[in-house]
Amino acid sequence: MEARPAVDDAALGREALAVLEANWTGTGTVPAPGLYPHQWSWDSAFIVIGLARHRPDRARDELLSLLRGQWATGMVPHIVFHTREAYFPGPSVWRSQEHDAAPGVLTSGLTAPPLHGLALWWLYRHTGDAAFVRATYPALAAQHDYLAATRDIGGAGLAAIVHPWESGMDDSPAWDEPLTAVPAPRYGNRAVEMEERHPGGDHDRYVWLAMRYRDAGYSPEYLRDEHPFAVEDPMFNGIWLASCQAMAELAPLAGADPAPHAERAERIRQGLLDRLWDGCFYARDLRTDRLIKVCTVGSFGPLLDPELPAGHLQAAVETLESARFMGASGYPVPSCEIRAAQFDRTRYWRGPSWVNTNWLLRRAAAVHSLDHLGRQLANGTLRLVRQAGFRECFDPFDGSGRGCRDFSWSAALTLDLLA
Ligand code: 9WN
Repeated sequence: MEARPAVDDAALGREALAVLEANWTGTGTVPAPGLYPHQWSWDSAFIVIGLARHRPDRARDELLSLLRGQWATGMVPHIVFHTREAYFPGPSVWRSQEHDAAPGVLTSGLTAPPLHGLALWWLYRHTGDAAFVRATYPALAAQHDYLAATRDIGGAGLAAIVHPWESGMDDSPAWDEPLTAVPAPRYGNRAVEMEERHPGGDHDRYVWLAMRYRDAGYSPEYLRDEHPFAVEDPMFNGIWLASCQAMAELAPLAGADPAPHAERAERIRQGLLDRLWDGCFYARDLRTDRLIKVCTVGSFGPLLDPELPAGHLQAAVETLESARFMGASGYPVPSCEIRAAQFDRTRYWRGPSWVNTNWLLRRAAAVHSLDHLGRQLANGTLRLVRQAGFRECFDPFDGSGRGCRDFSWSAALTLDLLA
């Protein structure tokens, strides 16, 4: 594995800020130079969290910049295109400008995990800036209303993702089964770039799903009645629940009623317990109405809920700490259960460890006062970036870096872990 000269905390923090400065375009932070030249939704939320203490001005600009891409439906898109730089699938695939609800800035037509409520709460907690809460609260309330109104396809209060990209964990083994129902026409050269990044992946299916939804006018009725991919994901919903709780706490600052957010959080909790739990939280394929029995890092998303019942918490933490995950990996937290047939230490969300999911689990440990687990997650993550740099993801056994270098959320969340 690559060796880096030893860096102390202060130097690591300076390096992280320098990466974020270099990735700032003047309008938003790109996830990494070159490969990801636009603004991604949950990346931005992690960047807001990481910058909250150090550069609150920049954190505010980051969130405002992302929200410029919000649709009139309330949907916050997973990509906001701020530059002309090429990325596939770019604006010509999404054609957002042809949709009445889309904003002036070009965007994708899908959404991403709704972490922004928690990010706003985090920023408020570190700055006390109530005026910024008042300014952005309505947009985030609309984001949550959009999810409740159009994504509760299963009818039990959980939001469904309608594309693997909406999970942020694109090639997770959790999507293998539902993707078998999706046609895979060849898209030729257009998908080559993605195929190179994730060899053997399902890219033609990803593109087909995106274009089919686009051709249906991004219609909620189409999603509900026809779209072949609709999945209730424990990580997406665990994050939504945490953001609902954050919004309930922020509501009085914005002169709003906290009760609807708290009620929504309660419904999500019940949905997670009733529909996704079977000894571990699994994703549910709404088209077959079956649980997808592979345990991934996404299975731990519901741990973000401070009111998760003690029995579920204990069982989930046992799994996380066992040889199925952290107990055998050396570095936290493999993105897929190590003993699963689908586990692959080299392939993005099919095995490698990620700084953002480590940060979310460390947050979960904090809300449950699991101090030892929290320290293991923080120290293990800092060990990864100290040794290999701010890489996109890491080999969970030897800690070597994978994917892009100078990856923004790895830098931003390091700042938070160092604090
Ligand atoms: C597709 C930007 C994004 C992250 C996702 C990560 C990856 C894109 C890709 O990069 O997804 O949206 O091209 O593979 O999986 O979590 O938001 O960093």
